[in-house]
Amino acid sequence: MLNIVIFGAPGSGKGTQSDLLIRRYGLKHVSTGDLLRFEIKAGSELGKTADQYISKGHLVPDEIMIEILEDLIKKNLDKKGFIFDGFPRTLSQGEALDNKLEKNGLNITAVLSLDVKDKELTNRLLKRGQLSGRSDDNGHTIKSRLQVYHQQTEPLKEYYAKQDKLITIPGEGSVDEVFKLIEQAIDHLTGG
Ligand code: B4P
Repeated sequence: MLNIVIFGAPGSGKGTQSDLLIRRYGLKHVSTGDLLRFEIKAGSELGKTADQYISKGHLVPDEIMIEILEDLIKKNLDKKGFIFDGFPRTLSQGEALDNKLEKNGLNITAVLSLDVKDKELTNRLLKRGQLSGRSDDNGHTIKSRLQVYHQQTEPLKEYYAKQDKLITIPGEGSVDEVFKLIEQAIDHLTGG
């Protein structure tokens, strides 16, 4: 199985590149952000809880996210592989992901880290906010999301570098240019 983590700050292009990756490699897309937004729209208990964190630019608690992940892995073991988009976002989520995969005889193949500067991230998210109406794409919340990223999520880079799985992808080119770099990295890994 080809199991890829697509990693990066909010607005770095994780969701955008995941959509292209699924089409190219036929992997199961696990987007915790999409899943939470679906629950918010549906007005479920999980959605109500998640909205309290997301609208402030905070992370949803690890216990909730890890339970969701476990369920998603179990239901999709017949797939060609996973693309984890937006998960893990903390060290404890990273450890949980390794454990859950290991239990099923799997592991992460590589972590593709999209490298984009804060200024560009802010511009992209403000632009998306004008169209999407997402409660977290406004100036104040974006600032908080970037802080949370640097404090809680970025340390995962070292976690994966130590496992020799971190591949840094320059993420400031066009969507197609970034995807080409990702394709090259994956084809190099798979010998394709
Ligand atoms: P996510 O849905 O993961 O959202 P995101 O970080 O904003 O990135 P996204 O993938 O949507 O955007 P992309 O970079 O593709 O999370 C939302 C919230 O849910 C989190 O803040 C958190 O509260 C919660 N959450 C989710 N997972 C969690 C977890 N595991 N634990 C705890 N909480 C969790 O694109 C951004 C914009 O840039 C788009 O408009 C796109 O068109 C544009 N863009 C992309 N690539 C570009 C390029 N190359 N050039 C120009 N523009 C580009």
